[in-house]
Amino acid sequence: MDQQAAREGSGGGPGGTDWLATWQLRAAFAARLSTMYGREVPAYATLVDVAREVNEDVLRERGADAERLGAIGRVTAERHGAIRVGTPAELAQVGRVFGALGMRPVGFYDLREAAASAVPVVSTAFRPVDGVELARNPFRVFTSLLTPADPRFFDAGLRARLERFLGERELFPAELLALADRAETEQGLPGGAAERFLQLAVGAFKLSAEPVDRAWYETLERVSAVAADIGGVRSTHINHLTPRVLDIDALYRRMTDRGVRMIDAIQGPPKWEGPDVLLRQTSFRALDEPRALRQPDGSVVRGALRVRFGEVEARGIALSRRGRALYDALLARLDAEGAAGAHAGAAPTRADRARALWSGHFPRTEHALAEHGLAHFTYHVVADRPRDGCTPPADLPGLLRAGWVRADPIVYEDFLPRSAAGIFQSNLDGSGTRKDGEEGAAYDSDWLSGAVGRDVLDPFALYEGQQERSLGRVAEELGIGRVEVPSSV
Ligand code: OOG
Ligand code: NI
Repeated sequence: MDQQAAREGSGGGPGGTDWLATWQLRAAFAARLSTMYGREVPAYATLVDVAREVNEDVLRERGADAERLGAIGRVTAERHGAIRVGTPAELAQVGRVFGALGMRPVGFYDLREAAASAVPVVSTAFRPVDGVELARNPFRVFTSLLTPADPRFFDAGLRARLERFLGERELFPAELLALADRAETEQGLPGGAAERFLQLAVGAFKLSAEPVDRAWYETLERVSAVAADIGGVRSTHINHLTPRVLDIDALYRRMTDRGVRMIDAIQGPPKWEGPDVLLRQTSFRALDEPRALRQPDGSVVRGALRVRFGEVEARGIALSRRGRALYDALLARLDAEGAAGAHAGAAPTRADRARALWSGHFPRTEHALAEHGLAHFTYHVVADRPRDGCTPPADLPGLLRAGWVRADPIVYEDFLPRSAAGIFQSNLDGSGTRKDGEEGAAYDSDWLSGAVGRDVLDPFALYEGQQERSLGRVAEELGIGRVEVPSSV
């Protein structure tokens, strides 16, 4: 088939042999991005190798139990990426490109508040939302949007310059956006068009060789390194790509043994004897990357910028709103104790204190998490439980205790603002400036929905929906009207 015919799609339609369905496009995009990033940032390739080794070891040691939070095939292929854009119009285009891959915006993260230093962005994550799609390929991209309207970071003059600069650049070629729209409408693309779409989409996130205007970059860098990374250049790039690992503490040790200097902590819940919940992440700084810099006199010199890094994560069970409130409260206590301890020069590390706090206040078993409505599970009738003439109870704790139903954990598919801010910060050189006396510009989930032109979905509602659907099936199979669940809000 010639190129033109392929592009027109005459070689296939849905069900045709060279047709790529949405999830296949997503898997192919994630794989190609990974190949490109491995070439651009060699330390990433080391990280992927070590992650694979750790996962194999955990599988050998723990057997089937290691796959409780995801089959090894999914976990090994699993990645999240991060990108940063400058304007609502650019974000809406990102929404179209990821829409073609079956990824929807989920969650609103305000990193301006979560970070101690200057991180002038609000963010969402594009990801698949349906269980089947997640199992096929769970690729997600943490996507941050610069906030030039926030006077704590940008004065009126700089804001105007920044918005003019951003308004003049083009991140995504028209051909890419047209193919993206077609892929979203048709839920896939025929071979030739798919190939072209993937090339253009991956290319849009490649680090550009175009010279960076040094004076402009440095002007923004004085405000925030993140602002410079986003608004100091005429393109965007994939900022990091994160593999998933089954034992993040083991990975941290192995990377350190290989001489890679990791940031000093693993972000998120502590390592402890209870169930893994939410998300634990850690990272290392990428090395300087050579970039062409345009000097004020117009000459171009070779310089280096250090903006990208390596990150790895371990995922646990999705907490309910109540479970999350408990997590946030424990984190706040840890901070408060830390501030007090700093004065007293107390000896235990933050990780030790976190472990102690969790042991005292967080349920130690999945069962207890389920019974108290603190985490989300899908529930399934235990097929071979003898009925013995009994009628099953109608409440979830009763059903669990008497062995009528079994709870399978729902994996946390999202991010944590505190951890994200920590990851941003620990990989920046300067802390920049934030004028805390000024009133910050207001951004929220509705505002972000308007910017992206798509509904930013509530992650808790997605987990609740998945759990409720499973309970509906349980009620039907057991012939009880409705399963009463402990409140999770
Ligand atoms: C995003 C940082 C947040 C995560 O995993 O929490 C993130 C960025 O650096 O652009 O990726
Ligand atoms: Ni990340």
